[in-house]
Amino acid sequence: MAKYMVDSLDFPYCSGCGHTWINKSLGQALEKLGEKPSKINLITDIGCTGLVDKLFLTNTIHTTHGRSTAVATGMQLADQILFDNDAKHIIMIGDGGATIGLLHIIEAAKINCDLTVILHNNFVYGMTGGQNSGLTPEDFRTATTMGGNLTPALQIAKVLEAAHAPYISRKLATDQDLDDAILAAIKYPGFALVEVIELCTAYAVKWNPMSKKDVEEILNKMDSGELGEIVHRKDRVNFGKIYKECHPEKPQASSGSQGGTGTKLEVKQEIKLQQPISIVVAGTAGEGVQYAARNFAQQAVETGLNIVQKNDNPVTISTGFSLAEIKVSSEEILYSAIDLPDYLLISSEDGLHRAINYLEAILKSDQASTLIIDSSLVAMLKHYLIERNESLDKLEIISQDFRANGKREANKSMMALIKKDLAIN
Ligand SMILES: Cc1ncc(C[n+]2csc(CCOP(=O)(O)OP(=O)(O)O)c2C)c(N)n1
Ligand code: SF4
Repeated sequence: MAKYMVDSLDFPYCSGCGHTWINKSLGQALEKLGEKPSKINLITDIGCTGLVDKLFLTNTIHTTHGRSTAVATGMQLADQILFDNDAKHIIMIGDGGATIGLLHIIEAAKINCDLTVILHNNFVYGMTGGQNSGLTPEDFRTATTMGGNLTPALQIAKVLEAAHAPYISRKLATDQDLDDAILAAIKYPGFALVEVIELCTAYAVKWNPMSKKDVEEILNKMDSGELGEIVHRKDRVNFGKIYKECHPEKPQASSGSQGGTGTKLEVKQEIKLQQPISIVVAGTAGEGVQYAARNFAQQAVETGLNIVQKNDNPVTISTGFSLAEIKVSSEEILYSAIDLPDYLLISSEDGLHRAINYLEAILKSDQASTLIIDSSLVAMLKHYLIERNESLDKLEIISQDFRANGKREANKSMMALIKKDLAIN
């Protein structure tokens, strides 16, 4: 049987924290589901809830506070519309994140996106010290409402029901069948939310009576106190399916520089790489860094390689650094991050500053990497290394006047060297 959680389960939560029960139940639910771990996308929010990533052997994507559902919505729709529609998208979010990003959850419910939201409701912002959230019950004591919360909690199930959510259930974290409740939500072919009522032992429990009976009373006062399936509609079709019916032609992967021409890339000549190759290109925005990387990526696809390209530049776009990370492999790429590049290309001073962390990682490691750098930067690089008592001996350095034919040409010429090395043409 496939493994979904790491062997040494060292839960990063306070003793008795409900998150531990939810994590264990999710692990059991995934075992019962039996999908490949690589087809499970766990999208996690900020807070103690979001400490879960390292416990699971599935894909995990850690997002900003409240935005996990928005990220998951984009991922799910891309999978359903552009790819194979065989991945499950599960969101781990706290009551704080759920109220900070409430509209993302409402919107996903409204369009009926095929997601599972596991709402960890411990009535407080746990990680930051037990402040009240939009789901804190009336009279509940929190770090910011020590005399008792003056306002009633938002009735999340009612709000989502009004937004046409087709599947909502509510469980206690200690329920023996929490795994089955989570499994039912994952299997539901549309938007499903499981609200799990649980204890923040560090804060909520310290300030409020929270025996099982107390929690039941809190829920009864909050709304009807209902547990189990609250909404289970069978009349709604999920958004991806509706979209595909309206647009039966599958959109093509694009090949242009900004959004693309819609041309499908064909494999023209196959090459095999012994191992994955990672490349970092760093230069100045507006000087063709990402264009050169994209061009390389296209040619890699045409030689039958798998490729991941990730770009980074400041929001100002046309000033400051520009960076592209590329990973190519003959095998499927399941880990897309680059810890140590095999090739580091630096075409300008902005790029040198931005790429210093990669350079330091290479210098600290035993890996033999190649540094391709514009000759205008060599003096600066040497100065930087002397100041740190570092030597460049372990790097193969290729330095030329790459910028002689124009700044945009520099990145293309650097990438051309790697193409030659890997026999990509
Ligand atoms: C936009 C934003 N606002 C505030 C914070 C600070 N912050 C970090 S964790 C946290 C509380 C998280 O509470 P909750 O989502 O309920 O999760 P829990 O810690 O209880 O699991 C807050 C407010 C942040 N990181 N980002
Ligand atoms: S602070 Fe609260 S939510 Fe965070 S780990 Fe501790 S008990 Fe859990």
